Amino acid sequence: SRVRPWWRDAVGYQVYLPSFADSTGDGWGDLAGASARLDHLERLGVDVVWLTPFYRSPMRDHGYDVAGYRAVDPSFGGQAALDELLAQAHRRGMRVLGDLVVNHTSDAHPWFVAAASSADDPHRDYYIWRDPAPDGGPPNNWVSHFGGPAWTFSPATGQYYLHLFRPEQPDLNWRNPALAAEIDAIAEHWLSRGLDGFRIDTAGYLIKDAGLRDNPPLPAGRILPARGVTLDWRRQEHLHDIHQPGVHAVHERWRRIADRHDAFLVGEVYELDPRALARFVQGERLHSSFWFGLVETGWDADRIDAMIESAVLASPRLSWVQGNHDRSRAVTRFGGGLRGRRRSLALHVLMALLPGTFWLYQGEELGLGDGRVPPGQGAAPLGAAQPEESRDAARTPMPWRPGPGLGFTTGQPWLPGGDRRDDETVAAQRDDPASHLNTLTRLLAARRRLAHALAATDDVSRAVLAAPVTAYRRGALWAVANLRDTPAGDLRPPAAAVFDSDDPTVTPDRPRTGYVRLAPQQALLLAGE
Ligand code: TEU
Repeated sequence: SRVRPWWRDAVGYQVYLPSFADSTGDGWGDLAGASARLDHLERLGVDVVWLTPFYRSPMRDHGYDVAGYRAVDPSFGGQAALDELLAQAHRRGMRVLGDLVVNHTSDAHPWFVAAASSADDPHRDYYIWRDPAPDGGPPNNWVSHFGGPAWTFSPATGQYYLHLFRPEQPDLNWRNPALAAEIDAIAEHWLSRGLDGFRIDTAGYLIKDAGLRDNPPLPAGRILPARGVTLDWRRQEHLHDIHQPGVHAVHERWRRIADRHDAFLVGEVYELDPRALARFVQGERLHSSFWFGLVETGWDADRIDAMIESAVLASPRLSWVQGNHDRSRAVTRFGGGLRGRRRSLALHVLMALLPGTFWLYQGEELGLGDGRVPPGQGAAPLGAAQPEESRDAARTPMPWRPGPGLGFTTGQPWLPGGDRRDDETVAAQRDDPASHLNTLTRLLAARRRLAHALAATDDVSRAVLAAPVTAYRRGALWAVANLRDTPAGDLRPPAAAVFDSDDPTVTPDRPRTGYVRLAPQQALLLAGE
């Protein structure tokens, strides 16, 4: 029988490097800072850490603008700091993913500098160049995520180049086999140097329509419901610029490379319809892909309940996630305060049972909402074309302990601390058995104890235990959550509770049987024989 790959049912954790831990006092997170915090991740029960980009970069998009793929940026500590982090993580049995940012490079990448210098340059075709439209304007109507046309004119050669993000992030030409081979070699390089896989940035974007046809505008008045992108972007149907069928062949090639290294590929695919998303992970394509349904939504219990069910039905290989460095934090979107935290945790309990990987964004284990960034103190000008799209609130420093610098830095943090209360810090929560941190740690510990039962089957079905409670069964296990704001009961559990979000005394060693009434947002894991 085939061995179940390590990443099935893994618990992942996103480290947003600039804001996780600073070891030098310059106010900017780094790899040595992250190494020094691996204890926290190990105690929490993390199997695999995703590091946001650490490559050489001018940091116009905080690392998502790569100027040297084989170098570690000095501001993160250089190659030696990465080697040390990998060694320490592996010693603890944790794996580490890099972030493969290859839809675009930085305009400071030597490939682009050369390509822009002359139309005959050998690297010219690594990027996407077109003559101006007859009126001198951009070659088509595509728009950038950050506002304005997706094309910038380059006077040296009289042509426009394509950039779906900032002008400093020119898109690579994935129809050029030489470019594809170059990126394959970069992936090989890092997997040989000890990375255990990649989170793939904008995984669905790589291939563009061969004819670069205009996107159809949405009917007047209609805009796409997406968050985190400018109005310009939301006014078009993205028929020709993203999610072209040709992209799967790229993923299939990477999959072969990854499988030779026992490595894991999880895609960032912004396709909210789970059935469409499932196409990215079917067959020998990506191992998994984030499903952003829970990242894009505010709170509506009935809707979230139905959305989760559709994702469960679509594929057992999706990656469950509530937040990341691009979006408002889940606790805030779910209403904030204690209720927002309880809602987020109730979803974590369901995520703990459902097939697929379970992901946390740094700070979610503390129940953090968005950090407060006073006007004028943010990381502008990035994304500043439309200020409501600022991503700062999700990126304020990780609060390790009370006090200035929050244990994140001994200096001035690059973003304000976010106005955290003392009881939001790791240090304070560690001492409180009922804290968000300890509750989530218990959840993941219970899940780890149930690993055999999880591995036994990916078949999940909804269980009707007591309407309107949300419940799923996976083999001998159940997850039960009251997503509503009213108590639910009386519930006769079909098996013993081994985790109870509201009772720290319930563990796999001290299970509880009998009737329960579920308080609003209370959630349980149950395990039978
Ligand atoms: O985000 C890609 C993405 O698809 C956008 O929808 C994202 O929401 C956008 O950045 C607006 O917030 C990835 C990274 O996660 C993001 O941080 C980078 O800025 C982007 O790619 C470009 O590399």
